[in-house]
Amino acid sequence: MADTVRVLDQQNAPFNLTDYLAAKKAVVEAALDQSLPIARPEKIYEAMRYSLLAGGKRLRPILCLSACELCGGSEAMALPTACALEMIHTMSLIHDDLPAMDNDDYRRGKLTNHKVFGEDIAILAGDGLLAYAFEYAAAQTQGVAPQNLIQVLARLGRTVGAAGLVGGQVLDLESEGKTDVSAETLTFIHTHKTGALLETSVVAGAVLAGASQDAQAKLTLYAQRIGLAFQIVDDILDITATQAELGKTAGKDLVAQKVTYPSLWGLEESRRQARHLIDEALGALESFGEKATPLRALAEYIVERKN
Ligand code: GRG
Repeated sequence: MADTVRVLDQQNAPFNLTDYLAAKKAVVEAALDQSLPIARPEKIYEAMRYSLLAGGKRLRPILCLSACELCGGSEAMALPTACALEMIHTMSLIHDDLPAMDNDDYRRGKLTNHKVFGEDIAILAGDGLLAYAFEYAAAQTQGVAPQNLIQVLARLGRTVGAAGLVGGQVLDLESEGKTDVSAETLTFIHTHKTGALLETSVVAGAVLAGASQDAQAKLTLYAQRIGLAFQIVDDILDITATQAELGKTAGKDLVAQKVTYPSLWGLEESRRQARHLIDEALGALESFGEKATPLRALAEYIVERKN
């Protein structure tokens, strides 16, 4: 992980991203653990907790907390939404790994949900997490103007549906095995399947804090650029990283005959495009000054990450 990123904190001292990520991750892990106690029927709660607490970078909740704090809000205001984002992300991974979708045996270094609990329970664990994400954010958020919370809940709904993750996944499935997928279609797939939830993670944090339209627009641009860069790096890592580094099967895109950015542009050009997007994301943060140090560091982390 990039420790010495090219950013400074508010005292002009080097900002330590490793410490920042560890602290935020600990807050998120504790909140997720508390969010979902085992109840009856135990099996479904165990399946939901198995994937929700399986680790992962927790990038989406951390982006939400950081954006909220940048815009003058508190960590506590954004924590329920941050957990909801991770519940939604986790459910999308459970469903993505199913035999009917990407058919994977490993995720986050562990057997996938359906390998442990069976396909029927894995589908329901995903459904349960999706429903609970909305219940949890709606019921647990405090200190936020009601109209801002409603805006966030509506945005979450749009992000997971046909206008977001579901739509991106459908086009991805339809494109499998095709050799004539254009860069424009690939970008549509990824801005919906991956980018939409990353964008909502950042913008939801800003909305919860009551950020101005101008701040929201700048953060939207930042999030769109890091979202696409994240996916380009994901495609690169699928080729260059090992299963141990990724915690999931490596080299899957080639086996599934998926068009990816490296297959269209080559590895070097893909790296260059990702770097360019990160530079644009950093540009969008300029007017926030040193307060945006964590979001700058997170952008650098996205291109430098190894998993
Ligand atoms: C949302 C209703 C609903 C259904 C799901 C299966 C599906 C529809 C969409 C697929 C979404 C998907 C799995 C996109 C890939 C996103 C991606 C690059 C995931 C990896 O994210 P990381 O690297 O993973 O942040 P960790 O494990 O660190 O959290």
